[in-house]
Amino acid sequence: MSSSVKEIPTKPFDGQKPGTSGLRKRVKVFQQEHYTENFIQSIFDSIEPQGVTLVIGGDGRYFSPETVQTILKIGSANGVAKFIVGKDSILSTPAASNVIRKYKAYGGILLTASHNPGGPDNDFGIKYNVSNGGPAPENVTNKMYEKTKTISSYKVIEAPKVDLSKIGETTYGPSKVSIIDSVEDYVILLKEIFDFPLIQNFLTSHANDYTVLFDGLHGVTGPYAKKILVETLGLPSSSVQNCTPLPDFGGGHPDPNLTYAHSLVEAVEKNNIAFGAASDGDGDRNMIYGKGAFVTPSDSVAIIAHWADVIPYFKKGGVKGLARSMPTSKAIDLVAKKKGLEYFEVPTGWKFFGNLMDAGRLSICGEESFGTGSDHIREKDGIWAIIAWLNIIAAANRDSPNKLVGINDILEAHYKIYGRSYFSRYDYEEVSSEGANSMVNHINEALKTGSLNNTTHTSESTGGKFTVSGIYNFEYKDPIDHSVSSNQGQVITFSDGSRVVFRLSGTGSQGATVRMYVERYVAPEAGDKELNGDAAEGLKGLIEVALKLSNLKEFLGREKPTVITECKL
Ligand code: VG1
Ligand code: CO
Repeated sequence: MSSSVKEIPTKPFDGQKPGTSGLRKRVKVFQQEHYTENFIQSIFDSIEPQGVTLVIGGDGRYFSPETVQTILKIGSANGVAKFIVGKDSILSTPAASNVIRKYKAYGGILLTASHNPGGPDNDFGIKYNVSNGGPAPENVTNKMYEKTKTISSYKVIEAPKVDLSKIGETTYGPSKVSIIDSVEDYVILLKEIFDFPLIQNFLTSHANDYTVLFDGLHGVTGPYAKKILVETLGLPSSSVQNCTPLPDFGGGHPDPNLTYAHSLVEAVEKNNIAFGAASDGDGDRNMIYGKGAFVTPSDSVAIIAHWADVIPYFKKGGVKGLARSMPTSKAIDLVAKKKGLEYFEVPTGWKFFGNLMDAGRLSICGEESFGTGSDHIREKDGIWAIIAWLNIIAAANRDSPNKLVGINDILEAHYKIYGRSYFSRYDYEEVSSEGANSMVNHINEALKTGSLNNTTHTSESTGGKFTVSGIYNFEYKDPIDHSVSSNQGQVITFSDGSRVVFRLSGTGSQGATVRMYVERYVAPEAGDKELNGDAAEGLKGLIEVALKLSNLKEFLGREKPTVITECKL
């Protein structure tokens, strides 16, 4: 069927630069005439879309259905042969990564701003993934940005809207559109990875003393969790909550951390839930939180790596290497050393793991920002991490018939072997860009002049002493394609092995967000009291010194962070 292609004149918009994970702006910004169209045409101008298959997914947030129709119109006019679209424009980020790989698509467009709130007054986002299923690397996103600066028209075909709620294939102008079930392929994938019979056996035999609660925070993972936890593993339907995806996430902030996932935290505490978990808006983040037990993401990925053998996927294929993003604690490095595995430190953002995985050098990796995953796909994967934990707990209990092993037992055993990296992150959201830049310059000045080197700083409240051993700007050279990414965060190291990292966020949609990451390592020899202490206590002195060295409060004009994401207060 032939359809005429229309060329619509337009003018460039400022600031269409993809950040850590796609272009994220307020919905109102995307709703401006030609704004979304410009960015989508710029994607097609940066790739070779003629005759290809393209996946369209996302977290179903407000403005997604309209944008799917826009992508279909522009994509078809640019020569895309086939679109694979999640029903009702829903495919979680990990599920979309899987669909791209499974159906050998050329790439995919994901409509999500992840954990940022949704709805008419909040955020929307558009992200492009390449054929390996992972986020587009910087050379591709830079090309898109360049195109947005010179765009003068975009192409559309004229065709009736596609009904996104009907599974099946239809003809659309010169292209085909296939609407697929959002969950099916993903469930098949997870069943190949994990020991479902073992998990089910454990959960059924401990129905009364090991309760599970998953909170979807009204993001995209609800249907996935219901299918896996309730329909496949046989848990009662009361073991999932907030599992209907809503365009505005029910007015909440779909970010699985102790601050924003309070619906989970409260239910876990109130009902003595042994194993609680939550995921973010687009399903790539996870939090593991049981009664009295919180797993930091940095520990989580190290523990999964330590226990990899109980997961059939790794038992069969082996573990090739481990990795973390730079600000993530070094807990996983210690596992790599002990197991004799190669390990990597990459900049923040999942896109940096893809090359290592494609080269067969990386199997398990994570970020401190509640992102955990493996080479089964090329995105971090919330539900994967949660089922990995259930698999580990089930295996630990198989080996311990007389004593129930819970989250804290797994943590304590891990610290006994490897020591513990106390870790926390302070976020200062929506501060002024000038203030943030002045702070960065202030630290750079110390870096240049060496004025802080070998200086010792004492915490007033704890009396702890910290001597600066070095300051550097993190730069990464990709071992596979040799591309270099500079200025990925400022690191201050101390002579006791502690460190502090300062970074500007690349996912905010308003002003600047400063992140401060603190890490303090305690060796196994320090004994149980030091190893199993309260994280906020363990980090207090270092945090005080970090705030002083950076002069953060003055530069940002903030007494307190907006969110403390990674330790219990
Ligand atoms: C944040 C996190 C980073 C993560 C990114 C995308 O980026 O720090 O670790 O990869 O979000 O996650 P930034 O630049 O704001 O620090 V998601 O779940 O928002 O796709
Ligand atoms: Co996300």
